[in-house]
Amino acid sequence: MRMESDVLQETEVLTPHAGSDVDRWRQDFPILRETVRGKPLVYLDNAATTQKPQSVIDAEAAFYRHTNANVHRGVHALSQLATDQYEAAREKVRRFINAAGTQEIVFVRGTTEAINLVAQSYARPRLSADDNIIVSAMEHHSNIVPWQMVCAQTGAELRVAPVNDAGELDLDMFAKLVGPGTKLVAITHLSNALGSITPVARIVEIAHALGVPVLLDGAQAIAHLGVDVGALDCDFYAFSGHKIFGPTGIGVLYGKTALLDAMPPYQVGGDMIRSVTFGQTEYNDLPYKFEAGTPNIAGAIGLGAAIDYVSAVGIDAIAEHERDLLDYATGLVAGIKGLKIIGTAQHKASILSFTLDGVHPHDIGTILDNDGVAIRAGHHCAMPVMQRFGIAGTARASFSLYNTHGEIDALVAGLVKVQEMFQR
Ligand code: C6P
Repeated sequence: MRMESDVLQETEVLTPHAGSDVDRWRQDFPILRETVRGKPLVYLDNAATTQKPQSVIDAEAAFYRHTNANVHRGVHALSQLATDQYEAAREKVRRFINAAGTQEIVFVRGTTEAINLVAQSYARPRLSADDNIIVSAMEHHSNIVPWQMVCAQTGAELRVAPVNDAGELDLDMFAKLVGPGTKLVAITHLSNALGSITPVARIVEIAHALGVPVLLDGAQAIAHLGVDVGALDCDFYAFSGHKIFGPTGIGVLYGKTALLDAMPPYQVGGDMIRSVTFGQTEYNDLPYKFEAGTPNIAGAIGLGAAIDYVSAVGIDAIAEHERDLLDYATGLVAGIKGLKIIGTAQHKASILSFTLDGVHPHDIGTILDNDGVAIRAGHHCAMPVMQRFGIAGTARASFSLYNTHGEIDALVAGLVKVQEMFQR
């Protein structure tokens, strides 16, 4: 198959280590056979979205081809099949993150919607002018703006726990910020801009000691770290399907049953009700209370297939491979004059953010793109952390299970080219 775009076309898979795990994993992702501008695609923008294995593509297509019907509504066979598959996907998510029950797994559009849901449905009714919400200085806008909005609506204060020069959360300062008026702590599990892994166990411990619930933004962590909400004891966990090899438009809000039970619906309409009269409406049970309207059925089924894929490969094997990639890339770029890594936390995963003296990150991204190397450049929807480091943006390479040393070599060769062009 040939792509219509003049810059994309299909070619052979890069097979740098024939027979190795990464070689086998690469075969599962058809897009890796594409060329971009005549060069093999080197996809290092996995923090923005991951590529999809054939099994995920097939699961979505099979749904539309064989079992497409609406869920929870029909007595006919297709509707029952669709419902079974949709609910089976929910169970796969439950098992994957070790939630206590499927009533704690709410399907949403993605991390952004999950956080907005908690802001409006959990936080808003509980906040008043003397209260506060705590975030960190390295949050994505999706874990800042919903809290800013709810603070504006209620008069509450948004408190920001600082990060040090390495991009690590200052736990002492964080502990000082948590107080009697704190109604929620909302912190990223893995920073998309810096790659820092936050000390979530300690965060939960400190917050819970004062009875404060914790929401973790798992948009990045979900595909790179084993997530066990039972062991973490966090109160809410949000993630997006598309960052873990699943489709766009589907994501998950995990919430503890008691908290979700006590929350009003976020949106209202069909499927989330038990009975409706013009006088009053009785809401459905969890998790359906939070799933108004026809859900993204195919997306949920695709996410289920993505979880099957990750479980088959093993999250530990993925983490180990990505650790090796990050170490290899970090070592190589250290030799590039004028390159500064932004985010040097002791505990990091899969993300290499950097600046190059005298070169705008967008120029880095554009020049690399000419060689088929896809990275992200800019503020990564995390402008406050850029301000913290006194920069407008970074170039960011983000790794996944199908990336190779050869691809990192291509990145580094491209960066050397950038440097030469700008030194002329
Ligand atoms: N970060 C990136 O390139 P959505 O868009 O709802 O799927 O995810 C939002 C989001 C929330 N939190 C974190 C930590 C994230 O990294 C993201 C998405 C992408 O870094 C796109 S801006």
